[in-house]
Amino acid sequence: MSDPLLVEAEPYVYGFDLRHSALLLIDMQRDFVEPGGFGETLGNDVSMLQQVVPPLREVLAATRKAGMTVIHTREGHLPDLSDCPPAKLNRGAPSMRIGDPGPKGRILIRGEYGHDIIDELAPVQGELVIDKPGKGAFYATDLGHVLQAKDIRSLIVTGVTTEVCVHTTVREANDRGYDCLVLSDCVGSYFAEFQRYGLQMIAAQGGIFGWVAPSSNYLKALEARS
Ligand code: TIU
Repeated sequence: MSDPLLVEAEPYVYGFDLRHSALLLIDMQRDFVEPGGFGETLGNDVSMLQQVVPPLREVLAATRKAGMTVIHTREGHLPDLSDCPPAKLNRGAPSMRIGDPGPKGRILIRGEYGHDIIDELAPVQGELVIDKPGKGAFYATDLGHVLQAKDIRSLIVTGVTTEVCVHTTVREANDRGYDCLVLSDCVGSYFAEFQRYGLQMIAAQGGIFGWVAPSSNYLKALEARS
């Protein structure tokens, strides 16, 4: 067993082994990050999420170079909406509901242009893409089985949005025994205060859900490996 890579993080140093870790990119889809998608129909300013893209591109490139597992997720539903509970479909007063036709295709529907991952972070061959109907990446997906099969124990977590799909996934992962490191500049929220408190909530109480660090600390750890 080789020495773990060490990342300066809150609440203390995060150690991980490349062969037993995965980079998770949560829902970096046009539907959340670009105008005309699900995020905007909920009344959000999607430009808030754009700042995540440049640092996440760097993290993705360095992680690929290091040979670590990369897993992308996409939130969305079957075209007949059979996997979308009425509670989700009917919630609130969006300008368009899930399944309605939008400028990037039907809102949050698998196979539509808006549902897919943005070009800048498009998966390459060999990377897993997990389609999920909920906010958490473990609920109603194969993610748990995939991680077990690959003997992955640590997750480097990125994506959107911090307090919704990132938080839900980190909480699910934490309860399943995974050590999660959330990269603070590679997760984004439509709300500045949720970003701040969302990150604090993860590392508080001695790391109640996991660890938090800027991507520069993670990149440093990758560069320092022998
Ligand atoms: N609305 C919002 O902030 N997020 C979501 O609906 N899904 C994800 O976070 N991916």
